[in-house]
Amino acid sequence: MSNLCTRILLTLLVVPCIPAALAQTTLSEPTVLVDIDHRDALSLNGDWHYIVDPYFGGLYSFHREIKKDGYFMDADPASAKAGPIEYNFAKSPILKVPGDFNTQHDSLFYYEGPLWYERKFDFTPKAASRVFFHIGAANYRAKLWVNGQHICDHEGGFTPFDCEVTQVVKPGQNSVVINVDNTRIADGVPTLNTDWWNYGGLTRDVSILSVPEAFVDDYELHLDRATRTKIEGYVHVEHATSGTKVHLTIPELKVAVDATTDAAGRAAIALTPQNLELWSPETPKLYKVTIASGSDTLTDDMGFRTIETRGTQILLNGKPVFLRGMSVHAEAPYRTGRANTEQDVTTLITWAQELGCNFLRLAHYPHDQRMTRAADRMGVLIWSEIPTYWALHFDDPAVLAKAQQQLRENIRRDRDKASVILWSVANETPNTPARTTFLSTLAANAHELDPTRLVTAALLVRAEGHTESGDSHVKPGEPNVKIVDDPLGKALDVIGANEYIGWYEKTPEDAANTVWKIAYDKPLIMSEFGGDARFGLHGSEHERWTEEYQSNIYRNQIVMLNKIPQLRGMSPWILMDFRSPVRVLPGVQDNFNRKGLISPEGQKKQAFFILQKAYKDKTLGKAE
Ligand code: GCB
Repeated sequence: MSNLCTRILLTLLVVPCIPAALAQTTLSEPTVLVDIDHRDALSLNGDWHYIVDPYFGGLYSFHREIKKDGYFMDADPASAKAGPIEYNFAKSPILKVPGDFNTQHDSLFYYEGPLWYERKFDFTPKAASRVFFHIGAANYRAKLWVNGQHICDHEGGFTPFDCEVTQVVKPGQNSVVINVDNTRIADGVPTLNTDWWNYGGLTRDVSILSVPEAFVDDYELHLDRATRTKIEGYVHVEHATSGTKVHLTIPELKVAVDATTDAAGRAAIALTPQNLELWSPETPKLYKVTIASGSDTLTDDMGFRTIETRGTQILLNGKPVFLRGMSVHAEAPYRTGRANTEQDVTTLITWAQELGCNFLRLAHYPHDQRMTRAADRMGVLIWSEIPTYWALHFDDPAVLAKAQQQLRENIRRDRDKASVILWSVANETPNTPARTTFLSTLAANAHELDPTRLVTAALLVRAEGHTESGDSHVKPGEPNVKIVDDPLGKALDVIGANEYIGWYEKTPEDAANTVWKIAYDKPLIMSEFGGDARFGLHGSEHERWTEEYQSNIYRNQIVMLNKIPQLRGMSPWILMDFRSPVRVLPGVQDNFNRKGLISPEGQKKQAFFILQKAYKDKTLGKAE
């Protein structure tokens, strides 16, 4: 049993085990290889053939048994012997990978179901190596075959996975077939309904890579909170024997450290460099960190900073900070579809910085790794969330396992990013005992997996006199009192609260007169507020859907927010309009949530400039 397998027995929280040698007949459990974007890999991005398969006939027989000769065999119809071969990838149309399938062909715009991807690739595995297939994200369920062998399955649309193909890949030409199915399921994470488009397919990078038999599969390095001078953590070498050497260097700091692995393959790291420049939004300093063990060498770009709370304050590098933020979906500017290019993420972050932001809430799921890398480089603090959104099946242990898997994959991918300061375990969930148990477990998991960061969630807020969850809005004639006392708050370091005063309840002016009662002596982030406006639609500030109405909401919210003493940040809803099937108002929404301060075409609405002034003049929010 591999070291990782041993660890899974100790705690359910570690990444699934990688069998040392993959048996051809068993499916391998996907893992997440860290720092994959710095590894030498053969990119399989580009043109893939596809077959749309709403009845899943490529996998199931007429009696719904798994076929032996399904589309995954990638057969050539000309080679048919026993009977006809009724598919032909070579003659099937093309989809670009990475990319959601909905926005690439008009006929796929509303498609939700199984779709087959296929391509050939030439690959020569290195001697004495292990080979992994990397998929940056596949929404929502994926099944992978290489050369007709079923390799692995994965569920969860926004996190990466790596499947071992060492025994299956052969020198020369290989075939890969991936079925991606974006059917929404009640017991999924997320569940059946969301307020975003269910963009399906291979939405992020796909590649194949070789690593040595013993290789660095995981590491964690952070600045120690107590000293703020010591970098500590560990490097894990998969398949290492006890006493395997690990060499870590940060050349710019002129530090090098040698360590050896223990029986579990872990080498403890501790070093205290001189003149370490701490990472912050103002000085997003990154260092090249090189980790070597045996014939494996990895380089990462890492920043070092601390994040913690003290009473109601959030401390970055020991100093109180106010998070001037914005929420953002992974919706591509100018073209829609999933944001997955350098240009997409740079545009989104540049807009946020023009607004005066030092913080982004990545809603409502992990975004492409380019986003967190760019945040590291450009200096933006990040709230990172998994899609534990609205009314999941909180009483189903299988759903908890799915959420835990996504949390684990997200943390493993992004804990080398200094920009990420908050792991969010939920958004707007109903206040029930089953929900509180489920999410408190996830919060504890996040703390255990990463004790160096803060854990949060966006909670629903209660109106005074109302106890039922989901009935959180103040009704006409009732006092403007909002209460934050969701019991989940006990499990969180930072409380997130969503409210839509002036949009889903009351008037924009009521915000300025609202009194907030917060049951927790912890930092509060107003994680959502806002209202819809179609760019270019003008009218009075009391006319819904106009830019003026949206501006009125922002003006009054700013007055209200400045009266909440423990407010330490905000991420209004939302930077850019995004596609959503539940936003159907003709001529206004047209399948877009219009709460963006910027249109998908990049036009800034009036409210952008109101918030920009408050952020730039620093007239909004107090760090202490
Ligand atoms: C919310 C949700 C967000 C929605 C937003 C809205 O509270 O968290 O996903 O898009 O409201 O526009 O209603």
